Amino acid sequence: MTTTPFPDGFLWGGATAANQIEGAYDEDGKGFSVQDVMPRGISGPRSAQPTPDNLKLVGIDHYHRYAEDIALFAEMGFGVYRFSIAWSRIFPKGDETEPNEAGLAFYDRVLDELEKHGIEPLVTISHYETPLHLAETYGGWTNRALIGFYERYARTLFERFGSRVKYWLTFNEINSLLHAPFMSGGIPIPEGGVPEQQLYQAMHHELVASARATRIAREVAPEAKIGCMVLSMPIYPLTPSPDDARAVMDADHGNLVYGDVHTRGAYPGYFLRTLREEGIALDITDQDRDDLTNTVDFVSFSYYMSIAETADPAKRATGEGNIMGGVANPTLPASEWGWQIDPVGLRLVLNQFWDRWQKPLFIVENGLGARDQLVEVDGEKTVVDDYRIAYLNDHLVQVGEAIEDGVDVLGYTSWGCIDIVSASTAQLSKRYGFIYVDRNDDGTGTLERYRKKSFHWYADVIRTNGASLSR
Ligand code: BGP
Repeated sequence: MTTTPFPDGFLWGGATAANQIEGAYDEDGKGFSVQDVMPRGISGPRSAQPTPDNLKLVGIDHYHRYAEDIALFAEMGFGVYRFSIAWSRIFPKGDETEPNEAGLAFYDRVLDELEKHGIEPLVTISHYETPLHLAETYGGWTNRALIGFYERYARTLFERFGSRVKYWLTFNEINSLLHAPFMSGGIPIPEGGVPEQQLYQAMHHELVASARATRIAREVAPEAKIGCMVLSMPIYPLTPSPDDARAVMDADHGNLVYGDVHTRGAYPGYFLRTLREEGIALDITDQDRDDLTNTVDFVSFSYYMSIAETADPAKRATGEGNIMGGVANPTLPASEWGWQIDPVGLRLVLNQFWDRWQKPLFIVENGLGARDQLVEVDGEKTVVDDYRIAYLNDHLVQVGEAIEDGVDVLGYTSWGCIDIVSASTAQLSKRYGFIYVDRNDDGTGTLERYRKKSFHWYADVIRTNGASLSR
């Protein structure tokens, strides 16, 4: 057995989100979320009401099959499972004073199954699932009232589940709001777009809400560890020109500010300069400033790809990206969806975040979306996903390198540990899972689950605590 850089107790697992896995979009009192009216994900127009072509209405029917799915995660040896609680299951409209007991009871059942298998829950409080009523009636996070609604929701979760859930994330990819206002901030997008002043005010409201949830957790669930969650995307200068390097600094600052606020408890100077230069006067109260000082216990993030940046507008050929694009990097290969594949970038971002914030880090999303081909091998239906094994292996090797660099990494939950509906395009054909789910983009399929080749590979990685990785 070769040695491994991964420490004893490293948390290996997988990640999903309620709106992409559960289905049962209107069952047991659940209200609509913004996802129920986004049949094409971010890449398409919203619908007035949920429409049958929206794959998320059924998802992969995890709402009814959660026990079977969690048993498969346990078969791989998961130590941790990241999932989100659907806000509109707990508060169907979002502004009620009392929660929906049937929604709480569903997550009690999910936690029962995880406990049965000894799997640690890692819960995302809001994963792009703002109740549609809050979006349409209040304007989403542009409205300060959402802070109070979110506080009530978070307090309800901590009171109900605080003794059973140790790890909590306040908002999924909180830095995506400016790029995906409706999905990320529940902000209806008028013709001509959302005014910058409103977007930045919404960002401020979410940061205050995140900090208030952190303070509530300290009161209600003192054992809980609260993390923020950001979309990470290392940015490289397209050329060694200082102008390109400065373009990288500016773009990086746009993302790093969220982690800065969550770990230092105040807005950094470079962000205040941005507000001054853009003529944005945020409504920030003294209470807000006090709230923001409630900093997190750890920082979690998603990592899929890196991007390049340049100061030269002529070279700004758009590079595809996870919610955020940039300039395509000519030195890197890309996935079928154009996301550039860069395992070393994960080591870079782990070092950058550790050096900057000195907080334990948790990789809560990483994976390869690909069109998988279901085949039969030795009488078993499976997918020979060597490309996914290679992607994950190479990224995990870089996590090991970062740990050798001295970075404190708590764990790794691979994104989409079972095939689920993609966020950006609302497709099922963009598959991430170790487990294939027989459902197609046209809604057909048996919903049967089949173990892919990567299922057995990942089980080995977990069993050997990373020693089986090919370095
Ligand atoms: C992140 C989201 C996840 C997941 C992931 C993969 O932005 O936090 O919900 O969807 O992207 O992206 P996609 O599903 O668009 O392939």
